[in-house]
Amino acid sequence: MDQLLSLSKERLSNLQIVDWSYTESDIPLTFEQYDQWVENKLNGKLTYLSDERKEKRKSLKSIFAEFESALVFLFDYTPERKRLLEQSNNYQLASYVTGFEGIDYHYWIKDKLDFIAKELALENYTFSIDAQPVLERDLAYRAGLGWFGKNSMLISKKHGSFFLIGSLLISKKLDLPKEHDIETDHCGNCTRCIDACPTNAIIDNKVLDASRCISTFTIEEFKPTPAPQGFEKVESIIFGCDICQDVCPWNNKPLQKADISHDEVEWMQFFNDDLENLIQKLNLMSNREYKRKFKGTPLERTGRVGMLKNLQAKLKL
Ligand code: B12
Ligand code: SF4
Ligand code: SF4
Repeated sequence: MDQLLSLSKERLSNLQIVDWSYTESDIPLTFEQYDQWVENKLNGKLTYLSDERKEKRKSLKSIFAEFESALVFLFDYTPERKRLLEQSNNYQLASYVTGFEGIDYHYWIKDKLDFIAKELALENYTFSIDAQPVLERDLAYRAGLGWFGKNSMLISKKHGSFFLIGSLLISKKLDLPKEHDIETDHCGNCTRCIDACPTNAIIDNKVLDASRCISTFTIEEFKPTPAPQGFEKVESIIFGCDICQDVCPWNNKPLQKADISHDEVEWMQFFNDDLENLIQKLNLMSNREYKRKFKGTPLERTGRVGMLKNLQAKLKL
């Protein structure tokens, strides 16, 4: 990692990057598995995975015709996970939410990727950070950065899975090693994530039923809708879910050594309240006020009504 042109290991770690790799391959290795998953309707209401954008995921060239190579980065939020586990908050948000200074990671990571592109004097490039029709775990997988765990997370032997994947898609080849060994599956006989998932959303090895996942209910559902069965078992979770990563032995070591110096995100104060008060605060707010308060944060996504739905599901416990 220290030889990425002008970027030293220290400079990369200031960008929260714990690992990176380079690939010239535009074709995913697991498109078939994805296709089958959609065929089995396991995407549930996530129609952006089954509509006309599905075919685009066959090649990076369908979103960036000039594609010649990609730099794939792992953006770490392990320290934030560790910090949240060590403090007893009333309600839990997924740790990526506050892991990037409380800023929506789409903006935060894009900013860092832009910085790297400038350092490398790249002229023609684009980004892949979550929202594009790209199988990003596959991109990191074929770049040799990790394997697909049974919970479907991309896991790195050294860094676990508490990271987000962000990539630069570039119109020229770089002078970097392009062939990588595909990481071996290191799950072995372990089934901790499958056993721990409160809603039984991991229905097979590396296969998730998105409709049963708490993450879908709390982040991707914007209107009042019933919670997946089993949500009642987890009293504290109100946005996202980290359970199948918390129990993973590959996260033990990174969590143990994580530096927990991150400052608390200011807007988190809003959630230091009991359930009734939180619901009342949201009821007294307009949709516009909610948008203003959480602008540029990951919580803007659900809107006031979506967040209220998450909290009201707790009332019915
Ligand atoms: C849709 C989506 C979701 C959906 C569906 C999740 C899912 N498993 O697909 C929901 C809302 C549930 C979700 C939840 C979360 N997500 Co999400 N999500 C995405 C998104 C936008 C697309 C994923 C996708 O294409 N799914 C399609 C299915 C088929 O893919 P898959 O389940 O990963 O299945 C693959 C493997 O199982 C593999 N496979 C299957 N069988 C086999 C067999 C063999 C032999 C092999 C080798 C492979 C293999 O092939 C499949 C296709 O690649 C990506 C961003 C992106 N553009 O890629 C982020 C992304 C996957 N999410 C991410 C994160 C962080 C999360 C959460 C942790 C957030 C949270 N704390 O709540 C949870 C984790 C839940 C979980 N265990 O997966 C990160 C994952 C980082 C990592 N280390 O893996 C991503 C990559 C975003 C990013 N840019 O970093 N997410
Ligand atoms: S994120 Fe939570 S609900 Fe979704 S598969 Fe993992 S443990 Fe289950
Ligand atoms: S908990 Fe066990 S089975 Fe699940 S991803 Fe981690 S190592 Fe693999």
